[in-house]
Amino acid sequence: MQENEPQNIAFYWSTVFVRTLFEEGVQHVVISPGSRSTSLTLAFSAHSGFTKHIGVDERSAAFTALGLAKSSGKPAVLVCTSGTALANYYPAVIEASQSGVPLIILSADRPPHYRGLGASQTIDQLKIFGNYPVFFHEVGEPDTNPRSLKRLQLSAMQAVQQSVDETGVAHLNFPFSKPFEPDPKFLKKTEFENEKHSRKPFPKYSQQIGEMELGETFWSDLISAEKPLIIVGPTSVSDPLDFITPLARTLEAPVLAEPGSQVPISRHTIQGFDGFLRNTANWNGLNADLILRFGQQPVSKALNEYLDKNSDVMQVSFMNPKQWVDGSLSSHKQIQLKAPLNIPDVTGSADKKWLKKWKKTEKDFKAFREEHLHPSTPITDGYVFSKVSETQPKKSFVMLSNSFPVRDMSLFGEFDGKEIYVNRGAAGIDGITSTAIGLSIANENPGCLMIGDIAFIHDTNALLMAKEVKQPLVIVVLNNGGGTIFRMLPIHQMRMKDKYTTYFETPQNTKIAALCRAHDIDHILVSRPEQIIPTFDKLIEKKGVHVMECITDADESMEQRHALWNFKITDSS
Ligand SMILES: Cc1ncc(C[n+]2csc(CCOP(=O)(O)OP(=O)(O)O)c2C)c(N)n1
Repeated sequence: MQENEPQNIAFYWSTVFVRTLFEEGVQHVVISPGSRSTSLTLAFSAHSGFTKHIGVDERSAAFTALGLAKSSGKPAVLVCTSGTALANYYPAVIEASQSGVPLIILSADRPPHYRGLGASQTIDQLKIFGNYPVFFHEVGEPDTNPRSLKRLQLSAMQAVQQSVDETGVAHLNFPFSKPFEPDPKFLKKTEFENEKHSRKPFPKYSQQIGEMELGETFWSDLISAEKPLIIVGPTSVSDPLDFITPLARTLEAPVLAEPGSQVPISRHTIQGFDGFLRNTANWNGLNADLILRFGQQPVSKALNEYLDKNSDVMQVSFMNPKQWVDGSLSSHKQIQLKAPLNIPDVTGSADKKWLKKWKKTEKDFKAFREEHLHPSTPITDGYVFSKVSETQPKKSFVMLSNSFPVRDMSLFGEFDGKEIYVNRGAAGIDGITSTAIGLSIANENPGCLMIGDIAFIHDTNALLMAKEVKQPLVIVVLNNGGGTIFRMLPIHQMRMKDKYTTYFETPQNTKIAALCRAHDIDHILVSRPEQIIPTFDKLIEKKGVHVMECITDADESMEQRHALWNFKITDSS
């Protein structure tokens, strides 16, 4: 048997594993170059059923896989060689674990008898990600014993099922000895067999979730609320939240859904709350008697304060079983949401004026915002947000970087019906462009990334993968000259301007246009208000990655935010 020939064993072993991943429904694989991982890499390359992506920087590759998994809803696979290559996955592992995104990591390693002896590119890879993964397995050295092969197949199934069911990262460590390269004839034969394998329909692994029932007494509490409020923070791929709109309808409750919550727009959804809830004087008339919370901790400062200060109001948190979410420590009851809620045929008793009051406040706030968002040169971050969200096609996705972008979308943007993604598991500014590239590769629609200059510069290696992007992806860089969110900190008010600028805001002189040129990516500079919409409209029609760098005024942008946060509800509101 050819698979028993010494040079073919590792490749055959990898092929058996890879075929099982395919049978379990895996599609996207991001491979980084290396020698020890040769047989895994060749096994994927020989199977046409997978879509392969090459990422030379493992840190960026891992965030790309995160985006692929977020967009496709299926686990994405990563392959790397031994040593620090694997450690570079760490930030994305944390983000995936904390935001519930399924990833499968396949790391090649030296076999145990080489470890701990100073052999090159050898580090301790066992459980390197500590408690973050939901599954870890040391696969064992390749052999063709039927029992070993059965165990290997089972480990592929476990990786898929656990990463999906427990919404997180599975890490499998593969020790390999030389020779890594199979006989080319054996590779060709395997490739031929894989052709048949890739066309065979396999029942893909999918979780069958029923509906979760809440007891009768629970419902009677919910429907007796006169001022019920639903709050939805960013959600993860697997959060079963399709019932939010029917729930809101039943309770006649306003829904404060943050960007990234993926809650569709309805007559219950309220926007602009990060603006009008900032001023606590506005809470009069908006205080709920029941708060139902879903998703991750809200991003909005105003909303978090509202939750905090309303700790005497009944707050029920419906949580992803893996993530305890209650940063404000204000919820009275925590319920693990393992399946969508069954909404019974009941009628709520909300005050008729309750939803209307929220709607009216939203409308008045938007009118107030309109007045404050007049075009000016230089442009502001807020103006860019308002114009881009106004012109963005309905059928498109948006990725929001951390720092101001995720907040500015709430304050200045309209996000009706758009698919919005955020990395709020660990809220890093790292890997944002890579995530957006992954999102775009697995998405049928055009997309746009809204990102600050520092976060963009932090992840320029993402541009190495830009050539994989087939749909239009517009990267809108809000170049306001540094990390301006730090202007919200007390240190900014402390009359230590030089220290503040040097150590916090950290303006850079990097030429973004030159960076784009180096990667052969279109770059357009925007500095006047009338350029925003025509430039964006042109780029969102063009396939591939394009950078629209908006030079914005940081002082004016801050003033505009403060103006909106100072909105006051008048008697007529
Ligand atoms: C990996 C990582 N490093 C550092 C931080 C701290 N941090 C938060 S916001 C920020 C500045 C971001 O600047 P930019 O992307 O230009 O956005 P802006 O503040 O102007 O909105 C930094 C460094 C972080 N969140 N993540």
